[in-house]
This record gives sequence, C-alpha cells and structure tokens, in this order.
Amino acid sequence: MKFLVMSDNHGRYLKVQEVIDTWRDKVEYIFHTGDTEFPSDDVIWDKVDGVVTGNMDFDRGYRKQMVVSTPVGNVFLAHGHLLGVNRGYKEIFEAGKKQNADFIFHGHTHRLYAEYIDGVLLMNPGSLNQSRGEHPERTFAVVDVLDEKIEIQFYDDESQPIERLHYVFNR
Ligand SMILES: [Mn+2]
Repeated sequence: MKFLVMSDNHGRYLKVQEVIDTWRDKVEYIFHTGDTEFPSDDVIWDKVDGVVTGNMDFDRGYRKQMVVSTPVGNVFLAHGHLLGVNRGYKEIFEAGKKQNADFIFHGHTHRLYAEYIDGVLLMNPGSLNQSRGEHPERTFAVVDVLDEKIEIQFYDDESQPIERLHYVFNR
C-alpha cells in the first residue's frame, strides 16, 4: 500500500499537476498537507485523497485536519501550524494519537523528516517550493506500507529518488 505525500508548494500549479499525473496510477493514496494556495474547489483535488489547509490557504473551503481510514491504518493530516510544529512534534503527535492515527503527516516547516514512534509514523514530506532544512531539494515522499516494514523514499520535484533520503522502519 503506497501513499504519496506532498506539501507546501505555494503555487507551482503545473508542478503539482505533473506530480499527480506521474504518480496517480503508481500509488493508492495521494495526500497534501497544505499551503498549495490553490482554490479549495479546484479540479486538481479530484485526483487527491486528502488535503488540509495551510496558514497561507485563505480559502475557507479547506479542512483544518482530517483522518483518512485506509486498509493499513488511519492517516492523520494537518498542516501543523495550529499544532506547534515550529516548536517540535510532540503536540501534533499527541493530536494524531487521540485520533487513533497510525500515520501522521504534516508540513509547514519545509523541513523533511520521518520518525517511527510507538508504531506511529510521523513525517513531513518537505516542500515542493523551497526547502528550509538541511536538505536543499524540493521534495515529496512516497510511503510504502508493507506487513513487516514501512519504507519511505523522498523524491525531488522531477520525481527522481534521492538516494540518501530512504528510510526503513521495521514494524
Ligand atoms: Mn505553512
């Protein structure tokens, strides 16, 4: 079961469209954790399985957070600005746990990471516009959920895998 997760493109409509078109048939779910700056009723969302608002999404049609139930567990989506991600990940982790999340995906910081804590995957796919972290690339992530492990591969915005950004967590 594969999830593609992206965030913080801040425009770049054609790039997001390209990523979706490239990956739609290769993954079961596509999620967006906010700050697209697209209208909430844009047709692009027809091909996306979950999207939440970012602090730069002024369209009130977006949800603040959501839980998507999948055959491999519950996915909690939030941009993170309302859950203090600039200060750390404890608050969003607790918020996700309250929703019985198995996967917590967020954005906002433009800093990619993946951690597996108490059976919960916590991840920021990075930004499809500008990285503010130690990795300079514009990124998104593909999470492959298998019975015995979770594999995460980060990709640059040309959909090329970034070899050093590959993570495996045993379940
Ligand atoms: Mn943001």
